[in-house]
Amino acid sequence: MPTAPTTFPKDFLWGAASSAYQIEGAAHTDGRADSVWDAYCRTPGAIFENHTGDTACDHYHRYREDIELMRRLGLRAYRFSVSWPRVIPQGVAEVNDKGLAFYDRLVDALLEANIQPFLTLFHWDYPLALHAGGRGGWLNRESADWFADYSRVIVDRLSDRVAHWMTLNEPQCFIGGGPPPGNLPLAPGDRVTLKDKLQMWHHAALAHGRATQIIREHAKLKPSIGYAPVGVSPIPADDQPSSIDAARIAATSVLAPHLWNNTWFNDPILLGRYPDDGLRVFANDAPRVQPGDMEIIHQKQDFLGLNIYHGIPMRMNPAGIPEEAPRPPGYPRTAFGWPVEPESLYWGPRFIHERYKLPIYITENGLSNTDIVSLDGKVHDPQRIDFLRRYLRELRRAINDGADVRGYFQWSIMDNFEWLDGYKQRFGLVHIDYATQKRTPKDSAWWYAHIIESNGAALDDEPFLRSG
Ligand code: IFM
Repeated sequence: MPTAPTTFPKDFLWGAASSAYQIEGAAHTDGRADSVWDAYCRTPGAIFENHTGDTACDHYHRYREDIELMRRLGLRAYRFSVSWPRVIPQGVAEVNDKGLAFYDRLVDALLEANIQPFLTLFHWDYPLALHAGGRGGWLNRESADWFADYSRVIVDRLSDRVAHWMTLNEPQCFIGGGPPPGNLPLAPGDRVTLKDKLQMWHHAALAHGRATQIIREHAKLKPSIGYAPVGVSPIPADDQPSSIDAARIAATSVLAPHLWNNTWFNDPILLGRYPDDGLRVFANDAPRVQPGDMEIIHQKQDFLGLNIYHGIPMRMNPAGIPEEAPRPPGYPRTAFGWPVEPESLYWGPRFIHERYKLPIYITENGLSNTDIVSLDGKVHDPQRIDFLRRYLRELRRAINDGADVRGYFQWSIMDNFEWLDGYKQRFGLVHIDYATQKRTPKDSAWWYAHIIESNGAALDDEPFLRSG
């Protein structure tokens, strides 16, 4: 029997990711205005210890140092997002050239370091001015036009150097903070009904469609366009074939009236319709769709990004219906409490590739860990190395079994502002001391450099540790 390749495909893109509000800081610099997150961070008690993204990693001023680290690690690609209210402070109309110039410098520095920029247009920092005063944010259908105008500004300015575009990051999260409906949502913190959330998604999907059209029509370099939803990854709870069926059904259906699914978010964009089972499950909560909407939403995509951190163990119940299997006590979990389920990087891309047949990038995956600077001045994070090693081996297996995965972005290049958890969670390859802004690449960063260098072959070696 031929043995499976131990390396990843020849042009596999090894990268790392971040987002504007989580790392840039400089919240009140050079004309940037508030996003809904700035306002939410000022709500007492909303965020862990009332942290804010005001300074974050000060990447706005330290991007050169950060890119130099990326270069030393051998990253081939870097996924970042643009802050809409930095570029268009009021969300519409007047463009802030100083804000836009930051992304010019960032992209130039990436290209000088031979790192391909992967640009996300929206990673949650919606302009406050378009939400406040009753304008409603994503609940307002005009959001699609506002987003299209903003996209045009970015495309006109950066598309001579940026070829890889993502419109939206994790709509499952930004329209409602995850299941079940009624949970405290992420910013802007409004209480919204399930019906509102589904309408918000419909508007965001229209925005995605409009932005795709704009990129396609106006980009100077031939664009590669996608978006980055949560890759909800049901996994078989055991090795019964029926559990694989249960996981496959769960990955490709809307089984319950909440947002934690793939098809409600991907089918409109990739197949041009909301899934029938979702329309049945959501029933009267389904969004109002106007004539022509689905044509706008259903624009050709060049790839699908998937953000995958864990799975959902599934099995068939005695009646042959897929059900979530309980996880046993003491199940491995990250510092965030998320289950450690490397098979999610096998089954997630496989099921999603089977359905949509598009090239996939893993646009986020990583571990929040209790990383500290040791007395030797280094950050030893064997858990992250072990986590990544397990997950990446599963990803390699998925590719060897036919999933067309073109690249992998580790979340995150550096520790950063983890939304409701503030700076409590550390997801970075690079440790940030927020008091001094000192950057310390963790052991995992050097290990990842070695994985990149060997195009994945070193996943089979005992972890190779190198510091500095
Ligand atoms: O930090 C977030 C990111 O902004 C979106 N995806 C999940 C990450 C970890 O929670």
